[in-house]
Amino acid sequence: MIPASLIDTQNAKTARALQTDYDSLGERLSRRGVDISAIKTKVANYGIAIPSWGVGSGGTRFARFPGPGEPRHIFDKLQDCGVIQSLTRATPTVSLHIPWDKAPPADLLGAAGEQGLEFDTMNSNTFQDQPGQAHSYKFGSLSHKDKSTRQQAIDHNIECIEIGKALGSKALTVWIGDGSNFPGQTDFTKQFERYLDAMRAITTALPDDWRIFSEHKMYEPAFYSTVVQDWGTNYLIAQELGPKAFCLVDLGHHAPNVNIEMIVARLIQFGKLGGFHFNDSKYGDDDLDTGSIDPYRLFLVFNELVAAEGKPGFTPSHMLDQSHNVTDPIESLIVSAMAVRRAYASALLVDRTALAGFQDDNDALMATTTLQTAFRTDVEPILAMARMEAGGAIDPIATYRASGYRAQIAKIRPAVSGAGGGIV
Ligand SMILES: [Mn+2]
Repeated sequence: MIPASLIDTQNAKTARALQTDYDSLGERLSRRGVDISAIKTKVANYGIAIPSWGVGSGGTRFARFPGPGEPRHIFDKLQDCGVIQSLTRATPTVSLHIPWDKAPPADLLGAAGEQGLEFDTMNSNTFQDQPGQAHSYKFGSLSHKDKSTRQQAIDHNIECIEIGKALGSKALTVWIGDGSNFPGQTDFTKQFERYLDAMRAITTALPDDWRIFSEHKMYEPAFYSTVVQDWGTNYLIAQELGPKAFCLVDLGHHAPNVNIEMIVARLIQFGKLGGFHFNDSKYGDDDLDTGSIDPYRLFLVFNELVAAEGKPGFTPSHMLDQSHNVTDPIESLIVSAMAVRRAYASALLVDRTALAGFQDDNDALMATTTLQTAFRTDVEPILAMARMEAGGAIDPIATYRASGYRAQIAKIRPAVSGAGGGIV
């Protein structure tokens, strides 16, 4: 899709300059006692999953404006994910959404294998009705008052596990739209009891080596209350469901200005952090590109993750979850994958011994300066060198644009209608 020869030709233009920048940064880091090659190795081994739905144009509840060459089905999506991986070498896995991505597992494995991709967490969908579905989710799914509707939602999640088993996935993420739109509409307690019973049934169906992630979200589509509204409720769920259950943190699913890095620390402390959906937000669940609004917050989240590295059983799952409404989704996902790696690399530069000392001395100024010193260090040469050495592009966006990929696939893939409401 992106010929290796094009990547090589593009890289040749800036390889010398990159080496100079990398050596210079290496020298500066060595004065701080940091080995740049150790950081580069860690960055090179850090991968983030692409959600299959991320490569299509997103939309809002007002409209969706599709771009040229939109993927028509999961096989087109895997091709686009392959392009992102070939350029960034940071996105080796794809997270599928059922039923949107339903196809024979052997075909999925074959298509992913051609792109050098594997499958990450499975995602179920009980927030919209599918054609021919017996029971509607208009008033809920796993927490619905009607037992047969709940059972239908349970059966769907178990089907997702079965598909995932055939694909080599090891986790199921459950996000539900259940909640209420008006005070008094539901009994909070009974609704939550029904949800927990349904999640217990799903958890029982998990293979021994699988995990289940519950994803909290404060509001939307339910606008008065949601069943899994915040990390506190999410933690209760993970506790109730037992050792296979963990909390998933989507950065956009909190009230504005909430201290997400502290939530992350709490969940790590009690062994219940399952993973992330990375994105960014200005006002609500904006699903903007990761690091585009508040890169310091992203860094602070990674600061907690790096501090917990090596903790027994600590293997959180990392995925992007964004809506690309005005950009080429491939470009947004490339930039976002790099933003996540940048936050990780910066967090690796934090002098943790010094930080602990400043904390012990109640030296607030030097403690926070220690974090800022790491954040302000330009780690781009590390990221670019890791990419180039893995066969990726020094400048993935420039190489992608030089490839003409979007124009080529636009000829093959017919334009998608812009009618209808947007769905993320
Ligand atoms: Mn999410």
